[in-house]
Amino acid sequence: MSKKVFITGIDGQDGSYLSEFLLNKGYEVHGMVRRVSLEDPEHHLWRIKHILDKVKLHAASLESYPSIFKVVEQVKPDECYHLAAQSFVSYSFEDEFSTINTNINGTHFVLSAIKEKVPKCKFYFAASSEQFGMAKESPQNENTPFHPRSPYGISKVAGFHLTQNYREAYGLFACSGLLFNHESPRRGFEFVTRKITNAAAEIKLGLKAELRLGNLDAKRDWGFAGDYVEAMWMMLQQDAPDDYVIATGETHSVKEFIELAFDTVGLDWKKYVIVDDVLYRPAEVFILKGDYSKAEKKFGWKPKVNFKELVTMMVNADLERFKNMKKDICDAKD
Ligand code: F7E
Repeated sequence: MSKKVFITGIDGQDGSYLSEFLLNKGYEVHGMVRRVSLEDPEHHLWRIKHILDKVKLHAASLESYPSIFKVVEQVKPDECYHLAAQSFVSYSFEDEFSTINTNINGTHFVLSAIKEKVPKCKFYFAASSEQFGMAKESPQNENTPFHPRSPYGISKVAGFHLTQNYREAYGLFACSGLLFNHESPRRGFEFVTRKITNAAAEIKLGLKAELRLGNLDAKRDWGFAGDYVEAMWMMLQQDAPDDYVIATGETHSVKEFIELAFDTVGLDWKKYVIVDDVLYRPAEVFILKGDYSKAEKKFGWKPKVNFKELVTMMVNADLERFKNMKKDICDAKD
């Protein structure tokens, strides 16, 4: 009999790559989505459109314990990947209460439902490099102290500790993946990488004239989401639960990302990028760089896609998307 997996946030970037990966491994894949996503799949389920006939979706909300409990009771998963969250750091400053409520309670609800109904189920928590925030050392590893700089980062620190506590107090096989920024052509448009690659493609095709951004000096450790979901699965296949940093070990500035993206389309970024103070954050995480040696030593994980490959992959996918859109419009006119 195939193993059952339950993924919260299956319709997000990571959920979509993880579902493909687990379907290929023969898992029966169940996912949690909001009711609104089922009502408007065109808008909300575009990342998993191609596998909708292979996965089973359940409507539930991170804000409702009974809704989560019911799905866990019904699916009885062998593995659970808790990816759903309000994950946009900027937005967490605009509405800190909803980010903190949803992210902390949501994690607590999933953990508690698992403990009550399927205590043998292995649990993965999507922890984040944002927990390191104003990091005390570089590169950051599993022992680096946390200093979150946003309500989002604070909510992830709490989720991390909840996960650890369920492991220690109730013996759950619960792991946290401290994932550094991970991107792809499926990244949401509000995140800086996708905002840049999408704009570079639009400007190249004459669809847009400028790109407004905030802090160009911030530095991040950017990897490819497709590589990172494999690490999530590997963590749950170990003999004992533990926490792991997943990163590339390289750091690049937003400016470097822009330069490479605009180079890919043959344009000089300085002619199009405008720095807008409104897009600065009240408290910034200036630089992050991860040390993934524990994951490499324990289960042989290493990133496969490098920075340049990631940027060109994303720019080319956006160019292709706009070209196909244009073609669709022309075909419709014919
Ligand atoms: O910002 C700067 C911004 O929003 C990256 C999430 O997945 O990774 C992500 O969090 C940097 C920041 O990602 C704009 O100030 C400049 O320094 O792409 P981002 P993030 O905040 O690092 C972690 C690991 C997560 O867990 C999160 O869920 O880019 N930046 N100008 C800008 N950022 C945005 N979004 N938009 C700008 O216009």
